[in-house]
Amino acid sequence: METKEKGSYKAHVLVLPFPAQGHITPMLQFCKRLVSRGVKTTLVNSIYVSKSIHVDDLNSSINVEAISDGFDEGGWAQAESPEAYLTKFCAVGSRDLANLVKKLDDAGRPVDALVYDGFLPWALDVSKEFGLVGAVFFTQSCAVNNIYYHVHKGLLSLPLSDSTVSIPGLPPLEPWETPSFVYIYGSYPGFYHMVVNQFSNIDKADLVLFNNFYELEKETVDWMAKLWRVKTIGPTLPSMYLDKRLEDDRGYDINLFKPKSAMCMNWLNEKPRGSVVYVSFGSMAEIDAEQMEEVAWGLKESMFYFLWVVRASEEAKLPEKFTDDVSERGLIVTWSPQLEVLAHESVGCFVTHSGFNSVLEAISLGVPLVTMAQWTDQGTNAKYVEDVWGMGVRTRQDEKGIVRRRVLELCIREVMEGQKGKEIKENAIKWKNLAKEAVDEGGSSDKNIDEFVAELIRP
Ligand code: UDP
Ligand code: 7WV
Repeated sequence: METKEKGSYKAHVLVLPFPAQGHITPMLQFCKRLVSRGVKTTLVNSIYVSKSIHVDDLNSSINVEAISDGFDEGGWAQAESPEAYLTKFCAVGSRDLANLVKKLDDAGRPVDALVYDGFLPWALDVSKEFGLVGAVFFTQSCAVNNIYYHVHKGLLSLPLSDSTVSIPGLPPLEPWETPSFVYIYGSYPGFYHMVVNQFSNIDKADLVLFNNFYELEKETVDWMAKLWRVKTIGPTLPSMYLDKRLEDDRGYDINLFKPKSAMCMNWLNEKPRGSVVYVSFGSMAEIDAEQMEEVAWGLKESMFYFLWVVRASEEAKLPEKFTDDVSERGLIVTWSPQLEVLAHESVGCFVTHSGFNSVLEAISLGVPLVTMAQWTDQGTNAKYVEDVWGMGVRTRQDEKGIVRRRVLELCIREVMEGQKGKEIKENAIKWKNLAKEAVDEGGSSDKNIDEFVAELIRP
């Protein structure tokens, strides 16, 4: 039940993420930063997500509600295609979101603003209908979004025809360094439409928020700030990993998979400093069976300790008896407490699919990367990791699109040992310090969140 009296908070913000781990986490974390500034927040999940989450004592100061995305039994895996999912979510979600706003109003908890995921641009119409402040929230990088913006505007025409892609604020990109929906034109048409359509009504949004920090993508932020009221508000890692100002912001609270925390941490505790390779491909990627095998033998032959996250749905692709074979040096788990793992001193590098959250976490915790991009925005993130931020190396695929075991092993060696590894480590520490400064009192993100809150308070 509602305990706070109306008026005891500055404003009430609804926060609507796209129902995927990499979107829910940063938007929930943003809620915590708002709550610490006296704003009431309500996180809106899909019904399916709300039924399937493991809530690790979710910060009780954040309210949670659910609306239907049209697929209450299975979420987007239940839809016959991304197109079908997104069309139904728009129809059912718009209706349910409007009803939720009315319900909260009737309950004496009127809503002042809606922070909605860039993947759900129809939510802006709901905010306009009710006269709310509408702020779009992007969970992908500014560079990636600028590419999609250029596609939307017809400033970058597809299929790509030139050998170099030039986008303001970005380094020149080779086609394969753009997001997969762009350079493999026609792949996942539903998702292509979704990412490009993020810009269909952005000019009408009151604010544009990025889970990012100014210093990380200065050039692109400056360029976008000429078009919209852009505010970088991240990285959204728990405060206790960065500025340490919010005592009860220690973890991510909502997990779609159950982390094997004790198993991972006990195992890491016994390993020497900087000796472990942590491997994870995030919450969604489905790795090709041949690729899984190459990763397995690459890790085995590298002779380093490794902690590898293989989701339960991917386990069947592991070589037979592999887990037992490597038990002296490797631990394989279905899900890890990734932040705790990356913050552990035994970890020496992170082999990642380079999802933007994983990259931001590595940046914030100073962990060097070996990237193995799979699809969507990951290849562009990986380009930045290697060439712009200098905090890791990219594995190269062969003509079949597979990263061979020897390639992976050499990349891991390059990062874990030698002169290049030392420079990468130094850059990682440099970025870690800048990330902390951004969220610290008076830092760029801290100020931007204050400014956002000031916008919510009506005269
Ligand atoms: N994650 C985790 N445990 C794991 C693997 C991933 O907690 O074993 C978290 C990770 O910390 C990150 C998110 O899941 O916050 C993955 O987001 P990302 O954007 O990296 O990839 P996606 O899952 O969207 O592909
Ligand atoms: C969920 C579904 C589709 C995509 C993503 C997440 C993402 O890249 O964040 Br394209």
